[in-house]
Amino acid sequence: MEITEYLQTNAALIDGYLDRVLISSEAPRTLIEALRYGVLGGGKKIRASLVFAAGEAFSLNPESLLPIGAAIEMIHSFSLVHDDLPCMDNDDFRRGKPSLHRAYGEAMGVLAGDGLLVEGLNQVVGNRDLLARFGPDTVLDITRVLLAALGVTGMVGGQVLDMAFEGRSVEESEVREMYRMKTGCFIEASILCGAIAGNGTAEERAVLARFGSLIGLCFQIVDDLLDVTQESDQLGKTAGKDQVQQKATLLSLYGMEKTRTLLQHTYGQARSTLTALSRPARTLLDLAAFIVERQQ
Ligand code: GRG
Repeated sequence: MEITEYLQTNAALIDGYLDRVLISSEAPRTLIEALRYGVLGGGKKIRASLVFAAGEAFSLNPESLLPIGAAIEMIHSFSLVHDDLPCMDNDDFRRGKPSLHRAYGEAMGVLAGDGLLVEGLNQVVGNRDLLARFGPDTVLDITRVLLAALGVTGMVGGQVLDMAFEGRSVEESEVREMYRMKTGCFIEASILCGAIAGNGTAEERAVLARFGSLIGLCFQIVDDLLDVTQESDQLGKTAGKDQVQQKATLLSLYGMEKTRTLLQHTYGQARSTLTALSRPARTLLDLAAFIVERQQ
């Protein structure tokens, strides 16, 4: 299967699952509507595909990992919803439609984001099927990995650095650290979740963590390149914002040519890292290629 077809199949699986679970007769109707607006029917769902591809290396099928993939996509969507808020990156456009706070108001933007985070985590810790299939230790391990990737030394800390670095002159090491925390940790965690569910050894997890961290860096570099090379319509979000907001990026430090060289170098490191995994991981490699070559 082509990698684009693989991503589309997985996105449909995730959307189908979320369509079934994001229903509640007890929660306020507009809140559920806003949650669905934030996570369903858009986005590449690449982090869920990373969970499935890592699981595949341990002979797990996507269906058995669906609640984990869905949880990760809910949490990822939460981060985008909050990132778009006026007090953060202030964007009106996301996934080809008005950002959630533009459609539902700013307070609902905060609350629907909160809802996606909490209900996302609950898809893992509160899921009896997952508990029965993988056991409490595995579910706890997955939860720990996700929380570490999201916490003060992960995504939330990275977002603080991203804002603090705006308009400032920063070192390459500072930008790399911010990228790792804001974007890389969660991509690495997505892969690790598949490996933990597959009962991977400590050595296998270490290889996959290193691979995840390298493709996480690739992911953010490509995101920065696309911000200047693509139009908003193609991206489904506002292009050209990094320069307007004077974001600290590797691209702003080094320019296009050197940034592209750095991207290819990091991609090469990721591929060679994976050769140390003592099992085939073809789909992970294909996803890495997609991450580097993607146009949106
Ligand atoms: C984790 C508690 C906690 C807070 C989060 C708002 C915030 C604090 C963090 C924002 C992090 C962020 C938006 C990082 C950027 C990562 C990135 C490049 C996202 C784009 O991902 P794609 O291209 O998006 O996969 P789609 O729409 O395809 O899902």
